Amino acid sequence: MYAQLVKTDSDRVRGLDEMSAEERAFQERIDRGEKIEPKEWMPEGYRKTLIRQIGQHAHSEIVGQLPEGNWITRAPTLERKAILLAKVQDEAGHGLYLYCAAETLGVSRDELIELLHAGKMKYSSIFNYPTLTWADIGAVGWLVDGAAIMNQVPLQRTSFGPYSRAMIRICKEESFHQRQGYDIMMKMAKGSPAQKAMAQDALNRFWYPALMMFGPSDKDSVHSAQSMAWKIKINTNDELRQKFVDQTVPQAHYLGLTVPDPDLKWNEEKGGYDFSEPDWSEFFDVIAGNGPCNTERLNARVKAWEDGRWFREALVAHADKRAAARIAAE
Ligand code: FAQ
Repeated sequence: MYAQLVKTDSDRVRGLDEMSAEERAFQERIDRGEKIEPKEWMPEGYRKTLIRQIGQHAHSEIVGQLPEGNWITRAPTLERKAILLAKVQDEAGHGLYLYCAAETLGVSRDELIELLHAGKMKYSSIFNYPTLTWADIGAVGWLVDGAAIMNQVPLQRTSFGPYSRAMIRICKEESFHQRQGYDIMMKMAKGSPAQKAMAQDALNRFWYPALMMFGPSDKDSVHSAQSMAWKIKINTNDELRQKFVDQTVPQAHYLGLTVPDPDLKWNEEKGGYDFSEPDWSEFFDVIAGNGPCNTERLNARVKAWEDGRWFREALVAHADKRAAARIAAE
């Protein structure tokens, strides 16, 4: 089923002269900047690429609730608790918009969730790292949501209409998420020496995993070329990573924290920072299922799905009863 739904046969970008008339007309619409809507003709590879990317994105939002959800009961004040609760609820909403967008491509939410639970569909590598302290919740909001925004703002212009519209709404909420994270970091970094040390430790542990969120370096990105030709992706992984570093380093300086990269240096010529690449072997290990929390995250999702089974069945039974009553009354 995985191969049928999401595995694209080849990500080699074909020239217009290699395309059928239908494919060429489609590519020309993309090139003109037109949005593609669900009922319109699209190449099978385009559909599968979108199901893979939107599905992975939806799963990330849902799995992404876990590291922060872990801290709702331990947030230091009532206000912080209310804010965190609202943020985690937003992530659930984002997951639902994205599953709906994927469903318009002819795949059901149940199928996508089954693939996630079977370990056959991915979710973002970042959520396989633990949140050990309250400062980690600040670092997640600041860095993880910051990276998510950097990636998602261009996706508002993605070529598939339902994905683009979902992204517009999601981005508005993500900017609040990022600011609440930075606000936590400000409090910690300007607090007692122990709090500042905690903030620095959180930055140390989340810096490279945040850089990995943008995906492998361009030379190892298998899907970028075709996804960019179809305007599913607007930027390459490395372009967005660079923009993220350039935006985030001054924010770290403002906090009085040190980015854990001895080779980080402003490069006047390129107008951006030179920085060290993440350890890509760690990234590939994490996405292969061997990160610090992969098993815990997946088990938590499977348990939640099983625990909610009675409720889903009750909803269907209730809908069936109402439908039967309506038919009987006609
Ligand atoms: N994690 O050829 P590429 C959030 C996989 S934000 C895991 O470059 P592509 C908000 C990739 O799937 C996080 N796997 O792939 C939040 C492919 O494997 P496959 C979610 C990754 O698709 C904040 C292989 O590596 N955001 O959740 C990752 O062109 C706080 C080769 O890579 C999105 O999903 C990774 N980081 O580019 C929630 C944004 N990177 O499928 C809660 C939409 C790559 O062939 C709390 N997605 N892989 O088996 C995208 O923009 C793209 O899919 C990329 C990857 C850029 C992530």
